[in-house]
Amino acid sequence: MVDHTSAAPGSAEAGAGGLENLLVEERRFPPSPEFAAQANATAELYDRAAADRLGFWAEQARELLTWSTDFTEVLDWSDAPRARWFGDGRLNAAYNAVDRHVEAGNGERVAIHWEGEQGDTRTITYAQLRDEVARAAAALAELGVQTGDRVAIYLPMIPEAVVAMLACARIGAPHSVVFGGFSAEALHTRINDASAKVVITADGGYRRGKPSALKPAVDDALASGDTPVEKVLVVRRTGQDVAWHDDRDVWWDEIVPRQGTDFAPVDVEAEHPLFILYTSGTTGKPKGIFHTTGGYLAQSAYTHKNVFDLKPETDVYWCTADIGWVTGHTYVTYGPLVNGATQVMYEGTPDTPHKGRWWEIVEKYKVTILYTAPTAIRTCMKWGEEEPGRFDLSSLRVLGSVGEPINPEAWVWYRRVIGGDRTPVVDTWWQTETGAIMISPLPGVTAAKPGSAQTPLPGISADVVDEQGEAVPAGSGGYLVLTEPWPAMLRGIWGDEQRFHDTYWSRFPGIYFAGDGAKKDEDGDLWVLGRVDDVMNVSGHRLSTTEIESALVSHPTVAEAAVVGASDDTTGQAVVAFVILRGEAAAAASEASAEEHIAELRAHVAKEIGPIAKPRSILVVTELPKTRSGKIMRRLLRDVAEKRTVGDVTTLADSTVMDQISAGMQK
Ligand code: 6R9
Repeated sequence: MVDHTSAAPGSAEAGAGGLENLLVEERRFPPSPEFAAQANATAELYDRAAADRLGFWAEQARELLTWSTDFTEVLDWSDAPRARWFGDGRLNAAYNAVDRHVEAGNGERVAIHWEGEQGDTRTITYAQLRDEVARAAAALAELGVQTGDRVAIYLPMIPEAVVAMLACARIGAPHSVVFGGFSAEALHTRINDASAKVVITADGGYRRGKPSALKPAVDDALASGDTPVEKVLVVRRTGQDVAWHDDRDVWWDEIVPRQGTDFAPVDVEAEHPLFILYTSGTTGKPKGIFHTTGGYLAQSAYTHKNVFDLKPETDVYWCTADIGWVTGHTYVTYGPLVNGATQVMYEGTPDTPHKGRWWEIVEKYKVTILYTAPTAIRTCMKWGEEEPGRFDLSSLRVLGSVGEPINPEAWVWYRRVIGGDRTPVVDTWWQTETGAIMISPLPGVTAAKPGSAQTPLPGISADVVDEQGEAVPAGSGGYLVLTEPWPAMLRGIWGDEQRFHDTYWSRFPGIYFAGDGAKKDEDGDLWVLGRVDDVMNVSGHRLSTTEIESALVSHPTVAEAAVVGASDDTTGQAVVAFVILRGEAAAAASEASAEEHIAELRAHVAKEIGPIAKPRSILVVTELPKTRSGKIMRRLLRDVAEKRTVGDVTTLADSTVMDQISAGMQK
């Protein structure tokens, strides 16, 4: 079935037609009876939330958090779209993440098993973490940080990153974490936008065996002298030489350890800002998404407990995200610690010093819950199953995915090779803006469908609508929207109220527009197809980049694929694909067989989706341009495909990738 209506390229509702084959995924993976019997969440959770949504959220907030003052009002939506959740309640985020576990007698439980890239390790209990957070908060206070001040955090994946976030939360000083891989320029913009008073950084961190230079980037960011930064707190990690400004810079190990541990958590109201996190829009300057305390923590803890089936006494949880991304905020720092979990935190890259490093870590700590991104899974597929095969992964019991649509083949590989054909896989859809998971299977309830995030969680309302904002019937595509306010929702864009309204609330008045295309299948399950700007229009047929990518990845020789719509005189847009071959296929390829192979891949896409989706050209590459959070930058590939000068590459993890691809295209 192909949709024959024509629409301007890029404006199309996503995935409305022509895509049936891949979305009629026949494989189902119900939970085992043993898993279902012990699961935190049962089908009853949906009923409870449906019967009384606000009452349900109030229950979660009271059960999962400790409030210094209980709330009487659950939601105030009278000033929509600015929500107030649990508005007259008071609490402290750091108290909830650490102190109360110690008070409850769990101080000896390990909070963080930290693994440095070089193999050095640290084990931190809840009691130790509580004391370190209290000392760091006292140190920040000594440096002049008060409740309400903003603090920028620019750190590698070391325990001090979590400590720094919680120390800010203890004071009620919103943190703004800037990913350690971002440039001095990016840091400068973010420091100024949030008017940060203090920056917390390190001399460096280890990535791919080499120490990175963080402090020099901070020095550059502050060199112009036009920032409000008064102090820079520097953690010693690598021992590299760094430039020093005596009146401004302070070593962490000179100020934090000498503090007492009695700095009390500052009691704040539920709507007190907890953090700002910048996220790139498709264009323009980054948006400072800000979240508040009560609602954000309630939904973080609720989703972490139910989506991952967390048992804090026995599980060892590992989320591979960097704290520079929202996944690191919600599922490294806040969700797991509020729930009293034991977690693994790893500093480095998955292939340092060898391609089995992650699996070695799973074996070593007997990780039971693993949460990672499709791009990482596809990379592991490319490296081959021998790598994980060398390690004992039998401790794993739940696997999660986040960040982009996961191709069904990658999903099935993840479950089979990493999960031993045994573990539930939860494909979790959410955004920096939503604060916490919104759409996901529940591992003990849902019969999982590879490639689909499936159902809004209990308490969450999502739908797929057409151009007019009307819900589409089952079997159709459109735009993903959130139809009711949720506790962890963003409260705005820092300093830019208008942009908040324009970006999220003006496309369909009164409901939140997520910017993603989606399809509702015959069962009512949701398939997120990617950003609406990743939707192509070929001869009036609407095609999703994601589905063509999934078709390519379902071919046994393809490890990873990126597809873009390039403008075409005849068809409006044409499909251009960039593929990375699996190890064996790449090794076997010769000049002569390469052409044949590409013809075979084109035919394969035609067979999987329909001739309309057949790529006009396929270029075999060795790397794809990705942001540091692992998202493919299709905009740059579109530049190559349309033979334009390649645009801004500053947010790429590796900026030389585009040179290699452009060179390949010209051959
Ligand atoms: C958590 C995070 C948000 C965008 C979102 C969507 C994509 C995330 C997804 C997914 C399909 C999933 N996305 N999870 N698409 N299936 N399970 O990634 O936040 O960095 O703000 O990105 O990522 O396009 O709109 P963020």
